[in-house]
Amino acid sequence: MDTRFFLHGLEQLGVAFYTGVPDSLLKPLNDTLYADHGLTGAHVVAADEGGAVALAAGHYIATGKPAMVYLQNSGIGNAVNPLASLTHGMVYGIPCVLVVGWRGEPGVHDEPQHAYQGIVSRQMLELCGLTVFELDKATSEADFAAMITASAPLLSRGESIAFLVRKGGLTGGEPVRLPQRDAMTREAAIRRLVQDAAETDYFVSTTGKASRELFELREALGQGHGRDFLTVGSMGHANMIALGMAKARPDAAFWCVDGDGAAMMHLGGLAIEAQQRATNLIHVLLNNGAHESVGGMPVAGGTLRFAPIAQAAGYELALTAETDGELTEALQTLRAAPGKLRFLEIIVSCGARDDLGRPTQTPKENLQSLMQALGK
Ligand SMILES: Cc1ncc(C[n+]2csc(CCOP(=O)(O)OP(=O)(O)O)c2C)c(N)n1
Repeated sequence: MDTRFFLHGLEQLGVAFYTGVPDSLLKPLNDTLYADHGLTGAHVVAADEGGAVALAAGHYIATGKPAMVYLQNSGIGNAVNPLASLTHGMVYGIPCVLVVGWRGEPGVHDEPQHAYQGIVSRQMLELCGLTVFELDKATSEADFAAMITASAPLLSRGESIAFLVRKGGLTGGEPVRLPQRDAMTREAAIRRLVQDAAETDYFVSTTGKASRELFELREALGQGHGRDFLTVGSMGHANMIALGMAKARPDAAFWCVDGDGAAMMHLGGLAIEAQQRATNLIHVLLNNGAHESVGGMPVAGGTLRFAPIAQAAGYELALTAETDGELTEALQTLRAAPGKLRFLEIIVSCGARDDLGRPTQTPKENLQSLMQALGK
C-alpha cells in the first residue's frame, strides 16, 4: 500500500503526530514523514521506542488525539514497559497507533537476530493489550479502510492498535537525502582501529552495518573472528556487554565500537562505564549523525557530539577525531594512557559499500570461538 494512502487513513483517526525509531522495512514511511515534517513540529525521531510511546502519550494528554509510534519489531521490548504500565487500559487508557516493521516474519528468510522476535511479535503486542492488524503486499485499500473503521471505537475507548507491516507492505516515499559530511567512512575508521589494536585485543561491535564491516574486515585480513563479539541484536547494549567482559577480565584489553544511534538509545550506560572505571576498555563511538544502517534518519538532529557527554560522565580522556590525521594522533594519545578511562568519538560519513555482506558465521559460532579465545 502506498504510504500516503496509509497516512491519510490514520489522519481519519485523528493521527497528526509521529514519533519512533527508524526501520529499514518502514523506510517508505520514515522518508515520507521526514519529507513532510522534517524533525520538528509533528515528527520526532525518538531515542528509543519506549520514549516514543511516552511522547505519544504526552501528545494525547495535551490534545486528546492518538499519535503514531513507528518501530522495528526489535524495539517492541523497549516499548513494553510504557505499553503495559502507562498507556494500557488498566492504567491510564491512552490510545496509541503503533506501526511495526516485521523483521523475521515466519516463513521469510532473515538474519538470526530477528528469528525469535519475528515469531513472538504479534503475541507480544497482543499481551500488551493492542489489537493487531497485519499489512502486506496484498492488503487492498478496501481491507485497510475496514481496519480504520474497526480501529476508531478501540481508540476512542483508550485502547491501542498496531499495524504489523510485512516486507513490502508499505511502499512509496522519496529517499531521505541527508547532508553529506566530508569525512572518512565508518568502514575506514573500523579498519584503522583493527590495525591499531594489538592482536590480542577484543572487540565488541554495535548493531547494524558496523558489525558487518568488522566481520568482512577480519575476513579480508585473514584474522578470523575469535576476538570479536558482534552485537547483531540488542541495539544500544554493546557497551554494557563490553563492560561485563572487561570487568571480568582485567588481564585483557577491550574495544567497544559503538554507533551514535545505539549510544543514544541507552545513553545511561556511558555514566555507568565511567563510574565502573574499566580502564581496560576503550569506548569508540562512530558518529555519522544518523541511523545509517536502516536508511539514514538523523540521530538527535544529526549534530550531537558525544565526547563532551563522556567527559561530563567522568572519562579522563574523551577525544574527538574528524580527520585521518586527528585519528592517528588520538590513537597515539589513547595508547600512551593505559591507566586512564578512555573514550574516542570519530566523526564519519553516512554511507556504506553497496556490496557489504553479512556475517557468514552464526551467532553461536561467533560466541563459541570468542569464548575459546578467552579460555572459557
Ligand atoms: C531496539 C532496536 N530498535 C531498532 C533497531 C533497528 N536498527 C538496527 S541498526 C539501527 C541504526 C543504528 O544506528 P547507529 O548506532 O547510529 O549506527 P549506524 O547504522 O549509523 O552505523 C536501527 C535503528 C534495532 N535493531 N533494535
